Amino acid sequence: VSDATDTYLLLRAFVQELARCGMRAACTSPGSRSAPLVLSLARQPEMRCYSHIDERCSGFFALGLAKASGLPAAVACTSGTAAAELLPAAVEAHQARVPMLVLTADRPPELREVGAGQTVDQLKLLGGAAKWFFEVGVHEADEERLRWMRTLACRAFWTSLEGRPGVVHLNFPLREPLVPAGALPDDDTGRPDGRPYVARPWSRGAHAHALSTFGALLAGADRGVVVAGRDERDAELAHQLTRFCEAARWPLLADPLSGARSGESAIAHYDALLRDDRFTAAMQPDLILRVGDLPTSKPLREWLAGLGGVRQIALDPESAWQDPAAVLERSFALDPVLALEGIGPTAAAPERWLQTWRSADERAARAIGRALAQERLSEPAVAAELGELLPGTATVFVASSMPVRDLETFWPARPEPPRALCNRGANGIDGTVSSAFGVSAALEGPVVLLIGDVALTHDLGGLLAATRLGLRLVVVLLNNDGGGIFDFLAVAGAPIARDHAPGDERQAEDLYTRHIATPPLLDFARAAELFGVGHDLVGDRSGLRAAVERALAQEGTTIIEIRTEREANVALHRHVWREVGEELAALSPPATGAAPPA
Ligand SMILES: Cc1ncc(C[n+]2csc(CCOP(=O)(O)OP(=O)(O)O)c2C)c(N)n1
Ligand SMILES: [Mg+2]
Repeated sequence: VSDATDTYLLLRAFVQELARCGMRAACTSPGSRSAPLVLSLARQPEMRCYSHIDERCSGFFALGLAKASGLPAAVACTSGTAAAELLPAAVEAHQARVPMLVLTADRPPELREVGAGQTVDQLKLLGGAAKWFFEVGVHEADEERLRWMRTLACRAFWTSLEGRPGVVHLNFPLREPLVPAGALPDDDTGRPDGRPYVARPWSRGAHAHALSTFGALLAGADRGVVVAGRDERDAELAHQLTRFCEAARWPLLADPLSGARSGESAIAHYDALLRDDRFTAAMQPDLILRVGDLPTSKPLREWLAGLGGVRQIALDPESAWQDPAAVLERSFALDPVLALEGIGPTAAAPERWLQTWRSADERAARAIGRALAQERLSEPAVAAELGELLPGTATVFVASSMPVRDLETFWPARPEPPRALCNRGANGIDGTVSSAFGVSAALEGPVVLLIGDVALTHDLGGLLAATRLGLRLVVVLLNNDGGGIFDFLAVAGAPIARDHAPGDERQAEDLYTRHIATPPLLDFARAAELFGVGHDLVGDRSGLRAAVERALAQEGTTIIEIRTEREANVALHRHVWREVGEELAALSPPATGAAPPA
């Protein structure tokens, strides 16, 4: 019969193998049933363990760790609703292809469905969000079972990483007693020299046949365009893309989340340019090459969707299959770095092609600069400022909603841009603070979180990481009293939403404000005080620059708050797009003439 010593011996072997595979971080949450899991993780010397009270925060923190490091982190929690709190982060990890290892403690089978406390059905609890679920069972720690446990750990680790990376969920039934009486005996079932029990270095090859097809397609194009979206793992890819586009003289439409908005070919303001019908009519490409996720920009998505007969191809090694408009004609399961390296030099596009894109981009930049010139801060100005102000060693975590869009629209192209990360798998506004802290825990350089007031409110508890875990984060809060994104939509002006509910006419807020925009009505200075973090309210550009510099120089976490107005923000965005349109109209006729450049 197994007892607590068996439990701990098996878990020690399991955790040791995770460390031998390369895992360096785990997240824990409180509980009794999970104590063997949590203590085994925390006692493993190579493993940094981050304690979280809220499992939802824990899951998102692990997500941030993995996004920043490229390696899965373990998330351990107790049984019951605790395990269910991990679903949002697991969904995001699944959709965004981020590796994660979920370890849930459970009651043993004899205590399930008989009224034992804190017991729910945890089998396949994460559903389709987990790429592999396994019920571990209860075992004696004999030699054979210890070796099996080691293999299981390696399999869980490598499975989370290979192919389409994602979530592995192991459910651990744990019998009482939950702590051993004395010290654990030695266990020499592991491999010598600290090697993992099963090594499985994964490789994404560049197969010769696919490579030559890919190369031929690129060589046959005259006016190519590269669209680069979110790719959080491979810094080398960004360099490879800028090199390729410079050599081929192709415009590079790079979302900041690709890391590739840099160099001579970068077209930073494609979101504004592609709103202009004359521009898109004049600038017909003959090949689109897509790398990484599809960017958020709606004009870009609509442009791609409407290109008709233009050949569109993708490099998609993780089987993301992002093609909502069904326009891709070839999707290569090739590693983009190896593929672009493997095809060698390609013929350059005609001089005018990139030149015209570039002069349009410069015009857009001028128009945007004029429209945002005032010293008083606006939401777009904050995004643009961060793009200029932050060192290349910094990482910007952007929240969903307007921050990620403003980054895409207003971030300049520059050498060595700061890294940009975002939870774009499911576009949630949940768990953002925790994810950013997870990134901060994994990286040496400074991390800045650009976030709206509703998203900050949603994960306000994530701020606990500042003092409980002693982590640094610069939170740049755009406080516009609610979800400013909804003010761009028809619902903001619809009579059905601007009314009051029957019998509710005396309420100050209309239905739109109360139920859709949802102003949090929080005093964030007091929230900062409660969580023991700094707070700075800034209103103009020089104030922002000074506050960011101060915050970067400090240990600890600071919230830099900027107050803006939702309606004025919509008006400013529309003004920018108009200004860019006018600036483009002034482009000399031959450049945007109806005939595509030869
Ligand atoms: C978990 C979750 N709930 C709801 C939504 C829908 N949603 C998208 S944006 C948004 C408002 C975000 O407001 P804020 O963070 O203040 O950013 P702003 O729109 O003002 O830029 C909401 C509720 C979501 N994406 N995720
Ligand atoms: Mg807001």
